[in-house]
Amino acid sequence: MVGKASLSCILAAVLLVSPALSSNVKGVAPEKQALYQVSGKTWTCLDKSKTIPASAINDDYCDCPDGSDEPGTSACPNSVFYCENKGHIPSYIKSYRVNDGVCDPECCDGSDESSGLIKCDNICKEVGIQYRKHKAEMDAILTSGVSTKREWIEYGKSKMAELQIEKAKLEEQIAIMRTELGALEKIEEVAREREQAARDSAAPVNVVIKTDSKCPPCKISSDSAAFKISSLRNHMKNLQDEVDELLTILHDMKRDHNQNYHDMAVKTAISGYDEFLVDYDVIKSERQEDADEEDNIEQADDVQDEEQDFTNEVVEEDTDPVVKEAAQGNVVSRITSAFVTKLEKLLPAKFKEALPSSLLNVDEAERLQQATTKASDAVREKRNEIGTKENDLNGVNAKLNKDYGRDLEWMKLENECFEKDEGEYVYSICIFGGAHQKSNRDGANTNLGTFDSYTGSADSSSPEYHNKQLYNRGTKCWNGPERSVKAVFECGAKTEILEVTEPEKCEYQFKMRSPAVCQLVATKGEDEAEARVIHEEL
Ligand code: MAN
Repeated sequence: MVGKASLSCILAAVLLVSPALSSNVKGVAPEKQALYQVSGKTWTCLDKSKTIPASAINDDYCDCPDGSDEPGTSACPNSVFYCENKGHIPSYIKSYRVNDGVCDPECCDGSDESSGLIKCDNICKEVGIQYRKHKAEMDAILTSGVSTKREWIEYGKSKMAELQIEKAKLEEQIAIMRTELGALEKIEEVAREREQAARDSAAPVNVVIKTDSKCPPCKISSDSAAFKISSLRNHMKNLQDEVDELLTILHDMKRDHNQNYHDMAVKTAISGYDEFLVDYDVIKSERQEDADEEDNIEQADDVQDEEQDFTNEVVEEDTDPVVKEAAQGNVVSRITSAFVTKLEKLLPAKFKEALPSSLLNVDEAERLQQATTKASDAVREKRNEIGTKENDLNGVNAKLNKDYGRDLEWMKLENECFEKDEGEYVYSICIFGGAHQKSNRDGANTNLGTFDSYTGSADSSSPEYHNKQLYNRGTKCWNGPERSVKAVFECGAKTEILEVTEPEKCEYQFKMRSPAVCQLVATKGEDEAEARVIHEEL
């Protein structure tokens, strides 16, 4: 139970702490009016630096260092004046604009001019109606811009995923091609060596084929059967080398190929090679029989050699059909052709292209030269193919590493162009491309610069960072800098240039709109990228 004495104490205390002023303090917002309640005859500046008579508030004399004692006059330069603007939106203006004889648009209620210097009508009702209409339009733009931006973000994500797949595919293709190039280079190297060896050995017209006691180093004509057999033997050896080389290529391919890359041509070649190895012994023994047959031919020739001179008559008078056939190259061809052809078949088509179309029955030197040319062509072609693929890969990597905005929203606009006719000139800009100024008078098109960077903030992680773009290194201005463009974007339902100005000579400013810079609405449960953006203030 509260006693009489204590009740009067409480009432006295209430009166002491809240002796509300008879009217609102001018220039003070309703929520701050309490700060100007006085408990007695004095009042303390809001920064607590000074206590002054309560009557000094708004007496047009600045007492407080923070200017808080003059919210309704222009006496303190560091103070602000609150306009209620009933019917519209309240606002603050700087104190020096109070009673300065100008109706400030920010104070549509005219409360800033109460000295009688000028009469300002309260136009807040009309201003409020217009403002709300404009805001509704802007809200519609924002809603549309936000929804377009969401689509662009999805586009960016799927495009990036496609690029990742393309990158992996190109890298795999390049790796396969490099393996192929290695094999082709090997074929080319061997072809060159063989061509050189053939050239070296083909030089003399008369060659020594053997020595014995009866015939000390005998020379024979290149037309003789013995010579032909000797060259065919060389040919045979070359073909054997070729077989060995094909086997080495297939062996290396089997050993070095990347098992992760499923190149069917290589896989087929490897399994064919494995099968071939099983048959290889059989082929070798066939080859041995053929070699024995050749030895018999040679022995028969030796006997004839002892009985006859090594003259051109040998070929003409020789009645042995095997020798004749050998001299024409057919026996050796038959012996080796099946063997080489079998092996050659194992090589994937792309390697075979590097080999001569026919290993046999052509002039040896010509054949070897053709082989080298063909191998070199194949190597060059493969290098070109790799170069093209590498260019493609560089392009893909450049896109993957490019800054398309925090949520990839700018990707959709890449190389999209926009223009604005400003009377004297038509200005254009292609996003991430170039900006131009085309004269409406003579059609001259001036380069204003190419995309350089985002400049919305020095901090690339700031939400404003992607709101401005710099296009620079345009055509040099006479007696001035290279032309450049600052493109400043605000949220819009579509991408467009609103206005172009030239604040400094040859430095242009494109005021633009685009959904790309609309701030997304954070809704519960959305992912991190979307949750960090908020409604744009209009
Ligand atoms: C042209 C235009 C102008 C620019 C002058 C500078 O007339 O590119 O925008 O100011 O050159 O000489």
